[in-house]
Amino acid sequence: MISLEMGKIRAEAIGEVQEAVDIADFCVGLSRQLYGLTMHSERPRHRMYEQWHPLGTVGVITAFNFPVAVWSWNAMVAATCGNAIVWKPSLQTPLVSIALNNLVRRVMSEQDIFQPDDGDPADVFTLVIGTDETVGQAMTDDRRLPLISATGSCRMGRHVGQAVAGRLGRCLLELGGNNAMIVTAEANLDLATRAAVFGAVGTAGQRCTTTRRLIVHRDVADDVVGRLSSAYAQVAIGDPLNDETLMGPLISRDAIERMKQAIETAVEQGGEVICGGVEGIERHAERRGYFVEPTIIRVPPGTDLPVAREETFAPILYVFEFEQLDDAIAMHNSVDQGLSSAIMTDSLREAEMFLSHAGSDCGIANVNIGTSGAEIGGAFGGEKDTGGGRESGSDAWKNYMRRQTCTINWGDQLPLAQGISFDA
Ligand code: UN1
Repeated sequence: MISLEMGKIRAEAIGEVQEAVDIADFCVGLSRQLYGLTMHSERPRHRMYEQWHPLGTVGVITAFNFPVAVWSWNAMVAATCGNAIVWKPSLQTPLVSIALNNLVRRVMSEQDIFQPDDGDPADVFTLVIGTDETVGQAMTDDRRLPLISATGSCRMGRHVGQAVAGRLGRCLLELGGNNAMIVTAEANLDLATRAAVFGAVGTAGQRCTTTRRLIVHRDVADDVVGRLSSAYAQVAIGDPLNDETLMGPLISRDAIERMKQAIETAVEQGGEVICGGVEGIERHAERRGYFVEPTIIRVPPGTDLPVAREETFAPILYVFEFEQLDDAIAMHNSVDQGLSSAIMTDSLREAEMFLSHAGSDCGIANVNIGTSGAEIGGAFGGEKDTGGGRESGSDAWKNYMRRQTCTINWGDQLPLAQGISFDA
């Protein structure tokens, strides 16, 4: 159903469902680990600790590209923390959302964990299908949803962030990425090529973690571009349910239009189309479905390519060159978004440099792994215009709870903190 509705290939759709299964497994363990700290009180015969309570009902807004996984790592963690969920999925993937919500409601109905007065366990998970303007706006404005977790474009996030901040609510934002992979002269180029192809072509370039920029050392740039173009020539484009297919269609005609515009702008700004391009789009124009060809655009050294600073949700890979790693890192960090990043190198020094405070400024930093395909066990999200939120594993659960600091006086005196004396 994922493949039918949004077009990613079957293998990746199965991977996405696996991601939901994995987060469900994770949550089973998490349910025993919602730990609070205890701390020693400065006052005698006092005990101090913190505990975590549910927020109440959490609003989850998701995008079309991961209709199952993104809901799962929000809703399952939120439910594990004791919350109920109102889900607004993308209008482009209503069927998957209805199916998934019905599935989870059926599972909940089979539980007898609730007392009769608590209501119907199935209502922990609710779904509202509608536009951003009606449903989205109603959710962001509603104080009964103390947390809005939203995944989507930076533009959408800015809107949601401001609306929720306006009522002093809490936001968890996972917005756009403009992820780059640095390939140094010390890289295993076979690994680098495979990682770049999966990162740039996978999900037809429609992941927030998609590799959009390749920053390659001058000495290996021709080699890397050559390897990439041969790999791109092998990419079978077509029916996502056909096992041979590596790249399905884009989500909509508008998405094709945006891809075309980005390519045209890149060429105007000095980029050179290595493969795909506007011609690649035209080659598929007669097909049913929004098919395009994955595109590589090489950027002549010294050329500034402003369009590469924008996230175009399409399989366009911009290839830049560098000489010094410092410069590569500066180029890497020069975009507004800060989600995922990667360096391909066998040099320990280069890898550690990339992971140091002076290295990647992203929420995710990988060595010898591409920018996409994160595991659920870690916290997922990014910095800068990506919105700063962290979802999924690690201690991301804390976002879905409220912390309470508790102090108990078990003595018969009333000593004041900071030693203040206040006796009448
Ligand atoms: C997204 O594109 O919104 O790391 C999520 C990845 C996947 C999730 C992507 N695990 O590419």
